[in-house]
Amino acid sequence: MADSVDAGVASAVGRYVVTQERSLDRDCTTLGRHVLQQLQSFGSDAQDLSALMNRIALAGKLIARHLNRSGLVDDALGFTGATNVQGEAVKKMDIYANDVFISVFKQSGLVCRLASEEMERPYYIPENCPIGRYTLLYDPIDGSSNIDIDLNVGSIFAIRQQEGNDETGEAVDLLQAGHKQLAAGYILYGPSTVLVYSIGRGVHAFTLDPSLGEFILSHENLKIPSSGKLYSVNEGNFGQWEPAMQACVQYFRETGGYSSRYSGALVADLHRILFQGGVFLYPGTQAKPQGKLRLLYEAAPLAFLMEQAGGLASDGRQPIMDIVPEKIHARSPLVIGSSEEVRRVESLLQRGSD
Ligand code: P6P
Repeated sequence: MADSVDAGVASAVGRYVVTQERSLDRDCTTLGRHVLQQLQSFGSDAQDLSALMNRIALAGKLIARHLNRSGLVDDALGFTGATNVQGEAVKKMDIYANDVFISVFKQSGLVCRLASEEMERPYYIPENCPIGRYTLLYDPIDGSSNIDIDLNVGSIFAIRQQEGNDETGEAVDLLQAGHKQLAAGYILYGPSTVLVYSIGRGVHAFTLDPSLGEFILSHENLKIPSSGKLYSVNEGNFGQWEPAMQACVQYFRETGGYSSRYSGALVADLHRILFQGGVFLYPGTQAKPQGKLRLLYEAAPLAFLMEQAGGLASDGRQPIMDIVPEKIHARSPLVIGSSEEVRRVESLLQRGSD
């Protein structure tokens, strides 16, 4: 009897030790380490990418901290009174988050240029430019209309290699298709702060552990369901869409089993669809055929991620990743999510064109 009890205790302890070791190993799987594991390399390029992702994680922590106490901090919420290059009213949090990304890359030797939704022209960090060969493209706060009401918002980012010396300061080398992205992802500021990224080797999610101050691996090799029962679109714009797009949304409305979910924050809506399947749409309208979302720092990073997760992303007719923008703040319609739903939208739009 005693032997079997001892054996039972031993195996329980064994399991505990394994579990403890596993949980310790998991707590040590930070973003920087995960990048090196993904690349199976300790070379300089791998170290650069690891350091870049660590800086982005730091930006996420700083923004999450500011968001979490924004209701208690004077001057954190509300509008600045300015209008950005998009013609949108600027929130104080937009400016704070934009500055955070700039600050975390100063003295990093990594990033020479930052192109942001909030800045008409790219921001250069001179001390980095002689050696920093990377450009960060980002939307510092996506969904800022949700900030003052404490609903989910996000940050979207992409990393590209600088090509040439950008003598004119026009950053024309950024006007290339999404395939040029080296890494992309988003940070979702919600009940927990989650960073989802890809360097072209699958999609992985990290959850911020406030007690550690670290993003810890929480979901590895995420794959979107090939089909889902959610569609996410602002149906208030229905009357402004082309008839073929109206037919698409009618399809989701009237085919049994689909549910509509729309939060007003692209990152939050996309995160839901990444995990549960379905499709997010931001179509063009008669007034704005290119729609509202920006290509280089919203649609293209999310398309990179979605394709890595086994999903699709198009403007309704061509892959987002193939689109070459004519200017840094170019916009594009977006249809993104499960392959079956995206293809359904594309075929209905094609039929409408025919
Ligand atoms: P609308 C936020 O401003 C944003 O860029 C996305 O995050 C969001 O999906 C979209 O705009 C919401 O726009 O016109 O539906 O309010």
